[in-house]
Amino acid sequence: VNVKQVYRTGFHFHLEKNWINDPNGPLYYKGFYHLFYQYNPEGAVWRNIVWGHSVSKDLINWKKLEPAIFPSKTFDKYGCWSGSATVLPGNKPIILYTGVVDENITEVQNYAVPADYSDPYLRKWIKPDNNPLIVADESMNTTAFRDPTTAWLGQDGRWKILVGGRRKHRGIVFLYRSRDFMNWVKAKHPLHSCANTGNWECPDFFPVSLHGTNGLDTSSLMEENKIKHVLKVSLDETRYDYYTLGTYFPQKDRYIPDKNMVDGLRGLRYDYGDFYASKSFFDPIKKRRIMWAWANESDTVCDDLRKGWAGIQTIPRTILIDPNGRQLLQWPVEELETLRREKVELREKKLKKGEHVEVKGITAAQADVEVTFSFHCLDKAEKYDSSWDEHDAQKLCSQKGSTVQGGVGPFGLLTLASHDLKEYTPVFFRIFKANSKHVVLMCSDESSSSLEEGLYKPSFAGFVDVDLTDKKLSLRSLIDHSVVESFGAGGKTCITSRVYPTLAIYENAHLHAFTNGTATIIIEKLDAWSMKSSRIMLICMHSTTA
Ligand code: DQQ
Repeated sequence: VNVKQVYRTGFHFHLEKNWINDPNGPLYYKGFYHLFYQYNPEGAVWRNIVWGHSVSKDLINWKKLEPAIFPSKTFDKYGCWSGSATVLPGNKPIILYTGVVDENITEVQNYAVPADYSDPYLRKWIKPDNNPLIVADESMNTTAFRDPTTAWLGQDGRWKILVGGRRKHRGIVFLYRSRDFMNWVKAKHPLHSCANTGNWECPDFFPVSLHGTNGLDTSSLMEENKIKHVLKVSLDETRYDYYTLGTYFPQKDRYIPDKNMVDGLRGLRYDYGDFYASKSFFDPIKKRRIMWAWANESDTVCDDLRKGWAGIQTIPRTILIDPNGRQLLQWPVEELETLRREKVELREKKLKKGEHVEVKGITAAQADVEVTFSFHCLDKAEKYDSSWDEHDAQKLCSQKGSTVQGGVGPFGLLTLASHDLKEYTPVFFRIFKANSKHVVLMCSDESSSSLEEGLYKPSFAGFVDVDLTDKKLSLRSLIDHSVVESFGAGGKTCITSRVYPTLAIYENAHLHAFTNGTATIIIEKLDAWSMKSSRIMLICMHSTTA
């Protein structure tokens, strides 16, 4: 066994060989979910970018197809960058993507259509000669003009899309309209922009329902009081995905974030860890909105070349609005549960200050863990220092790690732990007492995740906007060799970590629950499962005849 393959994931989407980054153009068509992604067919670094393509019946097991879109014409000779799919009336998918036309990275927006609509795999795509559809005008920055969104259809009969970009240091989503999907006109006003945020990549704009748990089609037109809109942008500067909730005014094509929303770098994030360039789509079969993102490697380029592959996709997540209306909730798609195997349970287990309990009997390097912690009272919570930057949870976590004793917490899981605890990735909560409320910090701390040097090992963290009146906090962690993807309080705060243990690998990886605060914590309910690996199979073009 090549020793570096210990970091290959068992159930997170990745390829056996080569580089992948952004998820592109997810869509459902004739029985299959389609996932495209930025892909270098020639190596484990970002270069020669084409649209890789895989299909799945369940979002978990995949068949890899030949690349769908690759540089071949003057309008995409230097790269086929990110974009989105729209399913046009009559069940006709169409892809919009960014073509790079020269060495100066001049970017244009192109389209591609299936060569054969009767092929449910949609293996071959055509890039017609009337491309590019959209080029930047003189007022725009041609090297910051990319990543078209899924189109939505307005009541005025026009399709609308967003394209990300910037003007100087102001991040912008440009709005384009078209009646026929071919002739696009730039709107006078961008849909939205924000000063001092730099280039906006991979925008995503979609409605969420305020009633019920169904997702909505991107074009859903419902009364204003029944929906909210989400605008997500990926900020080049920090490499994180930020979003606001707000109101979309279809007549004027303007978007106004809700009053309590923070735009830009201090705003809400989909995930407080390694998670970028996410993209969502509406699943018409299960009536849900599903979102994916790229989790980059945190090792070195040399490590990637040695292992021969780089980049994974996060587990697809369903997105809903939190009943409190202030944020989104994210949860792994239910199909993931089909990979669950041996199960172990803990019930009503008390943890006193400094205590650990090992969760034995599962493959701790490839597992799904759901736990609910409870506590009797919050009197022992540490005082929240008002001088701390309330937008810098990561800094707080780096100072108050899992070994720094607290009051209520730190408590949580030690994932990918070596037997002697020389290596471990703790995912935990810490509760503070502020003036009139409690503040909950959630951390996924990579600083002790590996004995290897030269890795990126941040103390990822976010705050959790949760009501503690029932004195409970839940956590779910998907542990998969080199990734720990965690969902705090039912998906209010999510953190994805990429880690590279040297000791805590395969059967030498352990899982513990712990607390390191003065208050006793009760593991009310812990369910942990060994996870089976998902299948990613290669399908050759010539092996199937239509
Ligand atoms: N990656 C793509 C771009 C996008 C960036 C190129 C985000 O289209 O802006 O691979 O990771």
